[in-house]
Amino acid sequence: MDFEAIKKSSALHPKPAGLTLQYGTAGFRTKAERLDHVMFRMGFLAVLRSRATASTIGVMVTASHNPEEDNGVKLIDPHGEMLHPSWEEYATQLANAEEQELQKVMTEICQKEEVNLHKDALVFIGRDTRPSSKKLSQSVIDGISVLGGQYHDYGLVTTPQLHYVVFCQNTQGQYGKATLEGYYQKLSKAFVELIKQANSPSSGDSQRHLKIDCANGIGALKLMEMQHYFPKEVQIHLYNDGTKEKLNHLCGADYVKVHQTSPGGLDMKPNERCCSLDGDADRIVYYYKDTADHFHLIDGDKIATLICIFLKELLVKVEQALKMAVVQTAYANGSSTRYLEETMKVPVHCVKTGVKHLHHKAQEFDVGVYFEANGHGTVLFSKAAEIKIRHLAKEEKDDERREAAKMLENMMDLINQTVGDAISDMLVIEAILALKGLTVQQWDAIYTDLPNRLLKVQVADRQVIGTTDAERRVVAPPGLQEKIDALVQKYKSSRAFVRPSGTEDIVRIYAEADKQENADALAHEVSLAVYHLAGGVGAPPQPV
Ligand code: NG1
Ligand code: ZN
Repeated sequence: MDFEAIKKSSALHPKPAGLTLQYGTAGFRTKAERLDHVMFRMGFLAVLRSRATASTIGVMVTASHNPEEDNGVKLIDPHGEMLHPSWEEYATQLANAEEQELQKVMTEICQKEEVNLHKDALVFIGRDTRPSSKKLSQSVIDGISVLGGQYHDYGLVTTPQLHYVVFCQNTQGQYGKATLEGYYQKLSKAFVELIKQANSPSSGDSQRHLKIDCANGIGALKLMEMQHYFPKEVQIHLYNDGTKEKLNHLCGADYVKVHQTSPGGLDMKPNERCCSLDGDADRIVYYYKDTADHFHLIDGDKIATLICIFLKELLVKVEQALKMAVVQTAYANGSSTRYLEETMKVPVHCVKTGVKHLHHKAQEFDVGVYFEANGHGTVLFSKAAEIKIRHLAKEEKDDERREAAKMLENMMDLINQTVGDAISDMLVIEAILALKGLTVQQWDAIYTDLPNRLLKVQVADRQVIGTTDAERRVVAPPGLQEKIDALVQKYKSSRAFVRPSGTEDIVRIYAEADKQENADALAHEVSLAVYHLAGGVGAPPQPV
């Protein structure tokens, strides 16, 4: 490594003295103006990771659903997955090294990982629509170039699109072409095929309409590009397309989920099917309002359930012993878990928050459906399942079985198996609703969500909260779990847990109960317990 050149270039991307950041569940995320040095150094890390794995690595510049002023960066591993945990640690060390320590930290990483510095390195870069993203992605390029790595800048892409092209590239095109064009073609072909198999596109109406809140983000641009690939029976209407308002401001999947209300900028008529993407288009939630003007949220849990119902029917038809399971986090609504386990008889597994945990667990099954309640999720098919399904779709003599296998094959091609993808998930959902002839209300009525409330509390050090059992119980500070247990006892069908956020400097509180006022009261009481027992700062939390 040419440390003189590195030093010179690094001086142009100085680290604010004393600033420390951590590579969390969503990479680095903070105010954009603090991130220039991080981007530059993540360029280094991507080159080293590319050399260590002899593969192409992705770098995505985005802060997802965070405010427009924020930004962030995450690395994408060879199979389109989140960065390996051991390298998350290196990312943190590199980002926090003072200028004079940079050489030492980089040398250590190279030694530990036996990085061959003479190997080629290739990095794919993508960015969201934030005003700061272009300059920050240039800093990533600067970092890559100083280390002699090659790069391909995809420019404005959704996060899942970058995951997709990285995986395509590293599997020599087996998963698809490593271009946006390739992505649009693969998904739309599978979607068109699926829709063709639907008898009645929608009751009485030959066109299917969907209103989409694009969070004023990248999803709008990419849906516009993709729109002309869609069959004419499917009419999408884009709102919050970024031409007027600020990214994620009073809109987007996170806003809708957290506030359990419709986004600004989208006028909703009764029973119209609507959905919201988040700022980098890797999350999606659906919703509608009924004739009494009540808002109904259809979150990630209900999306997972719909997909499960559909896949299970097909798996029964093809009569293959393929094991399907659902992976959720503690935030999954209790009603969804119950419905999946008791009514559908599908095994459900609970893992820690963070996509990488869900993805990892889902890989254990032939068909692994994973979704976070906030709308991030996908379906993974094992290699063995894929081979069986593709074979049956081609060779099976029995018409019904072959048709079912074909649908499964198209589902496999339509879902982005690298990561949760709002556009791909949306097409999966639209296809299933069309194929099953379901309205949004019928989908919503599969089960009734338990009323719930998500709150946050500021504490001096959120790491004083220790958790166990997939974050459903706390082991520290002393007395907190006992207090939560006692509070939960007070309400019917209730459950509550707390955990330190991986993306914000806060502790999250989740509660659900038989009635909204009980869920609100329980969440508030638990937040007071956290405030008192875990070193709350500022004024005590107020009732909801
Ligand atoms: P944290 O801040 O660790 O709760 C949030 C979401 C996660 C995940 C990450 C990454 C909730 C309660 N938490 O994590 O599910 O999506 O952001 O974006 O929604
Ligand atoms: Zn996102």
